[in-house]
Amino acid sequence: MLPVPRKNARGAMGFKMSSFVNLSWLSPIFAQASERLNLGELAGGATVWLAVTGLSRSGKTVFITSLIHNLLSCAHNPNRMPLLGVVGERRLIAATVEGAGANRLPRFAYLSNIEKMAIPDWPARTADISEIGIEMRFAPAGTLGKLLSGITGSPASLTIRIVDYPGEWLLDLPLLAQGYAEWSRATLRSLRKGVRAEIARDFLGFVAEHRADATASEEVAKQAHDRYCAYLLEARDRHGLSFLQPGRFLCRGTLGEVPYLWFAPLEIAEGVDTFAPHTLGALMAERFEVYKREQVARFYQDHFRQYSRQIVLVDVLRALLAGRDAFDDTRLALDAMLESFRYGHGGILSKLLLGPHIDKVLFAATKADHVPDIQRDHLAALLRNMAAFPALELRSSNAQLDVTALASVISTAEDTQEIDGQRLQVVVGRPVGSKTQSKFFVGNVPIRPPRADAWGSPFLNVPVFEPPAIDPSPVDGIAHINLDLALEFLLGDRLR
Ligand SMILES: Nc1nc2c(ncn2[C@@H]2O[C@H](COP(=O)(O)OP(=O)(O)O)[C@@H](O)[C@H]2O)c(=O)[nH]1
Ligand SMILES: [Mg+2]
Repeated sequence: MLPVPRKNARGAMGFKMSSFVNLSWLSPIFAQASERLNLGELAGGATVWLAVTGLSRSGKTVFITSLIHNLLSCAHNPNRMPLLGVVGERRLIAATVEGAGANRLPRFAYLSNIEKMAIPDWPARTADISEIGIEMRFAPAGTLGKLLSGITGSPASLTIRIVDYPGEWLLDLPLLAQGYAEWSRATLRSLRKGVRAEIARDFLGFVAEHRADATASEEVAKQAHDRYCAYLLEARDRHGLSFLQPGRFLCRGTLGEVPYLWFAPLEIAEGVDTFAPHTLGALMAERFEVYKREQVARFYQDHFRQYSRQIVLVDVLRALLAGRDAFDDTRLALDAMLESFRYGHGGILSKLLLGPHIDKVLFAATKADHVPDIQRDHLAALLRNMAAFPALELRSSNAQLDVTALASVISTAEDTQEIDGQRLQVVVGRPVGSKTQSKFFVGNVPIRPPRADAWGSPFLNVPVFEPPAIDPSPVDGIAHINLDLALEFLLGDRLR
């Protein structure tokens, strides 16, 4: 278990802001070190894949940008990441961004993100997979490591390949175990319950008029798809729902409008599993199968299988404030995501991924700077109690798991406020676009999912606070909460 989240001291913001990042800029310490080392033959090119995921807006882009910036800044300001062993023990020699080389995936836009944050503003929305490599050169810990490094004359080196991919994609894993008919029935059942029934009214009306055994029509299939996507978007953006399948309907990435995407669930009677040729049902089922093969299975086989460490970011506070339906839905989404870290025999993954798999996964409640210091461990505890983590931890074949709360960029300060005659801890920050600061108070964050009768009305407008002034040169780093602890859990063993 990680210690209680703690807040880093905020560094002085005394550096001049420049409008670009100069990567050729090197600290004197690093310049000296690199002269002594033969950079070309550093010990063996070890690589570890660190995958970062989470639903849209959970904080992936900001997390990776801040993590890289803080790692690059460590040579100057080790106080930014003291709980990352390799930094705290003063063993880090240098961290550098690797060139793009011939990487397969689009490059993670670290430079333009940090420039944007220096304005200050938040980086642009992203909806696709990307990667970036960070090369860490360090003095090994322990006698054997020191001895080896003494013999070869080189420090140890590890390239961390960070991959950012939409958490929505993990929601599709369960589809691999379902046929189209079964998926349709399950989806329509959930569409008729609770808030969904209201949001999906238009789509359900359309489905009632188009039977699966009607003659296939390209036009009807596309209309069904468009209406289903409209429902998904509304459910996400206006109601804060998360368990929305298929994941690529909301996060297409560069996929664009390929025809096999144009499917949607239809009304299919219990017991029916196949469709006569040239019916609407057959067309939908065919597209569903191609989608599973081309998108879902392929992601696991081509990408996911390489990852050995994973962090899943969750905006727990937003889910909590968005009300009971949204919160329960986030729990369903988390449980579905957990399936990707179960590797026992007989599971969907055991057939898809042979060989090594993710061995450590950290679930992190992000944007912990939205609540005062004393509430941050509550945020982590609530996340721990939201999903079936204990069942995952029981089996040793599964990934090792931990839960924490973090803030990639502290954008608020602590304050107090008198509410109903009581002095309460609040956070204060400047909402984007506002000239003045405002205080934000969320009440007590419960450590367990609230009882059915304890819910208030949904609140979907969590303020977006402006990030602090950030020096885009990797010197001072960015004030954060628990980034160093998170990285120590995920990669500490590889940096010894
Ligand atoms: N206050 C605060 N806001 C954050 C933090 N991380 C992310 N955010 C906010 O969440 C938004 C979405 O983050 P982003 O990283 O783009 O999410 P992604 O869609 O998962 O990549 C950002 O634009 C910020 O407004 C944080 O550490 N603190
Ligand atoms: Mg992003």
